[in-house]
Amino acid sequence: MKVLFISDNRCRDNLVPFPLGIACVASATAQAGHEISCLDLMFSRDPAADTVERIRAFRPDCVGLSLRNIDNQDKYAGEFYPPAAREIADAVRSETSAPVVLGGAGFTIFPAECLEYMDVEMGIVGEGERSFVALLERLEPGAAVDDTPGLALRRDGGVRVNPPGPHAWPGLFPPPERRLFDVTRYDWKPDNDHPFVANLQSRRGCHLRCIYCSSPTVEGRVIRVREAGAVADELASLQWDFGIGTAAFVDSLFNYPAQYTRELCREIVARKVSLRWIANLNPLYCDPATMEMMREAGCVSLSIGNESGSEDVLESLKKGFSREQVISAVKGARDLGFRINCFLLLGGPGENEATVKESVELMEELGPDMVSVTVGIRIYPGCELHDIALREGVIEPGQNLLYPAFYISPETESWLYPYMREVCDAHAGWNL
Ligand code: B12
Repeated sequence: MKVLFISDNRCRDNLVPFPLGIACVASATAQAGHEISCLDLMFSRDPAADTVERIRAFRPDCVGLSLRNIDNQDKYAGEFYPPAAREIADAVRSETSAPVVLGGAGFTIFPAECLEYMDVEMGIVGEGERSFVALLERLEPGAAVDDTPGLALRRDGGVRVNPPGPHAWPGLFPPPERRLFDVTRYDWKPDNDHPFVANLQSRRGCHLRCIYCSSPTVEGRVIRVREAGAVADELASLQWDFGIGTAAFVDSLFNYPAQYTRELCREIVARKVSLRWIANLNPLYCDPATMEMMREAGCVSLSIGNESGSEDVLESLKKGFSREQVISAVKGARDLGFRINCFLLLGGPGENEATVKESVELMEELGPDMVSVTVGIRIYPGCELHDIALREGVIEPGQNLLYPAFYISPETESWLYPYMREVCDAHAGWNL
């Protein structure tokens, strides 16, 4: 079959990300014998017209449309992306009767809501490598698709979502094909001097139970690691074949399982690359020996997911680590010379003036290079925060959360945002 993949993401917050998810699914699709074409609308001046033009040129039998972001998770300066995505689905439909299949992280969190909003019949929830190829196998001979694992199907006024089937162990699939897109167009910030930042993934899944986080919904709770040598090869190839200077691991938990992280670092060292890389660490698993090996392997910058500096709030967010562990993670990272980015996710259940003060003071004391601050927490289905918000009347039963809703504790709602604006303005490297 001829399959056109379209990346709908046009958000440039933080960076211009290489469409890694599509690159993974497209590689698996090509490996299964299909002909593929990819279009990233990030660089498009007229996305609908470019979509139509590509469809005329390629004549696809199926169109995969990836929805990474639904919104920018900002309670105070919100952006909502589905209307623009809907225009793309409409443009596809205006040119071809080939089926449109939605997929991606945003879609996975809101499958029924996205299908309804975009008036599309089907999508793949979760990892696309196995399920999307299974769907194509059914579409090609015109067979019934209903039993496809991970399929969300909108029919007869309702949406049915099939269980995803066994996890697609990342190692079973080819690495994401970088040549599907022009890697030189992706960077950390459109106007800085870090050219060609590439993202890559060494593992999927998160077993933690943070009350607000949708990552387990997107990636699953079981951690699956890729073969360490293959990941190191991919990293080396980014430097040698594509001239990438900096790579960013997208793994939420780069330091878990630690044994695998250390094996990966050894493999990277053996490749003798000079490329620098960055990763996300959870304070729960920050042991100095692993961090030292990361440094030796070229890691220069760490995002440490502390989210708070208050013992009470860490507990109510169910972060699973203590304030002491945050302190020792940040100090340990600083001793090893890493550039450090910490986070404050403020306004969750139990947040009050004293806990905010504790968090701000801890960040001042530890002095990371950057502090990324968020006020108000986006409510996602399937998370414990969703139940809390329902109980407290913040949202109503059945509320469509595709339209962003946020939790902010009653004790902080009236003052926290302007207060944190002032705090951030007064501290270099703090961003709200
Ligand atoms: C790493 C990450 C970041 C990094 C990106 C680093 C980089 N260099 O790429 C940083 C921190 C910079 C970031 C920023 C943002 N992020 Co972010 N990010 C993630 C994270 C943790 C992983 C994304 C990733 O690359 N995964 C690896 C790839 C391989 O997986 P994937 O894209 O999901 O693709 C798989 C499936 O989805 C599926 N699939 C994908 N496309 C398609 C297409 C078809 C047709 C099919 C069938 C299947 C399919 O198959 C793929 C392979 O299995 C996710 C959460 C998560 N755990 O997934 C959030 C996530 C995607 N981010 C999110 C958001 C909101 C943002 C920001 C808007 C936040 C902000 N305000 O700054 C920005 C936007 C950045 C941008 N310009 O687009 C949200 C999106 C949900 C929403 N509310 O919209 C997520 C889901 C986190 C969350 N809160 O739930 N992010």
